Amino acid sequence: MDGSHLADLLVTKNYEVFGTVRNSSAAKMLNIKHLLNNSKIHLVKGDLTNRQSLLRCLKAAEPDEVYNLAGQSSVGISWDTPEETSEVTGVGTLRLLEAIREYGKKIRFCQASSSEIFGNTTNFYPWDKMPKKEKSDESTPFDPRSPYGVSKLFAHCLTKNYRQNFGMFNCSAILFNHEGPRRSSIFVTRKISETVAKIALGLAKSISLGDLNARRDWGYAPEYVEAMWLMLQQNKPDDYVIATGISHNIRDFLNCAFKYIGIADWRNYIVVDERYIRLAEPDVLCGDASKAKRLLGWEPKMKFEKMVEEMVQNDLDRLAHVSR
Ligand code: G4F
Repeated sequence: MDGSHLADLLVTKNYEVFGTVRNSSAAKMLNIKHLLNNSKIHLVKGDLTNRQSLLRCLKAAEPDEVYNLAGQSSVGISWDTPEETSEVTGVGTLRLLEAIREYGKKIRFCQASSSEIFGNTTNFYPWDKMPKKEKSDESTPFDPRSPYGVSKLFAHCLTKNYRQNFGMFNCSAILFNHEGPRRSSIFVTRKISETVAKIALGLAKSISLGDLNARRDWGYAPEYVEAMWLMLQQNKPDDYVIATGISHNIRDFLNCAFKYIGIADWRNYIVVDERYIRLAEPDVLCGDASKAKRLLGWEPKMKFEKMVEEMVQNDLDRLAHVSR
């Protein structure tokens, strides 16, 4: 999702864009289908588990800017594949930083970091004695609660270490959840928009979900990739929280999605399935992006309700032919 939005943005800015693909991603080009014939877009084979392949990508592209959006990005799946997640999302970023160092030319690097690095902020640690902030910002202590969060924190810290020790122009974008029609349906927002559209078209009867009270700060993906680009246009590299500052729970999302298809009471369409309930949830669910506003001039514009409607409408359009 993010790679496709970033490619869209960079093409409008006249960039030559090199996107890395793995052998196994060949079939999943749906989000960049509209870009494949664009002469500014190039696909190169690269894999975060293979440093030589990353070095080959750098030599082929000779980039001015590198954005690391790759990785195993599902928190839930990271509990089933903790080693693979660490290997790709964590150590993979280290391989990329090392490849950039070995490549040797000046590159501006942006790491897609995550709000999952904050995790638990309430228990056990000396910083509990610090006054707890309602929203997390760049000074909030890190205490991730999943193999995914731990891997992202490893990558986050190394991005900063390589900046401090080797003078690299490295930025981390601490991204809160960001969504849109191109989101994969392994994530809850798209799972809802897709199934609500199916219900409207008579293709499904219910949605199986985990904890309906789970809260997130849900922003709009195209705006979040713009924030990443802005970070790399500054005079100095730095880390920035990117968030809307407003949290909603899954019930709010369901309200908007069902309202859009004309259903006010959606309770009979929901099946709560234990399999989707997480072992642990982060308790910091809302971000404070005032540093990004102050220094990058970035602020979120898309309204939550409008984003949900856009996602449901996209799935209605996509699935309409199936129901005919
Ligand atoms: O949509 P989710 O799977 O996203 P999650 O775990 O917040 O992670 C996303 O955001 C992070 C922060 O930006 C990223 F780092 C990460 O890569 C990813 O993009 O789950 C959101 C919430 C959770 O509380 C989950 O427990 O929804 C809850 N949930 C309830 N039912 C469900 C479901 N999540 C999924 N995926 N599927 C369900 O059926």
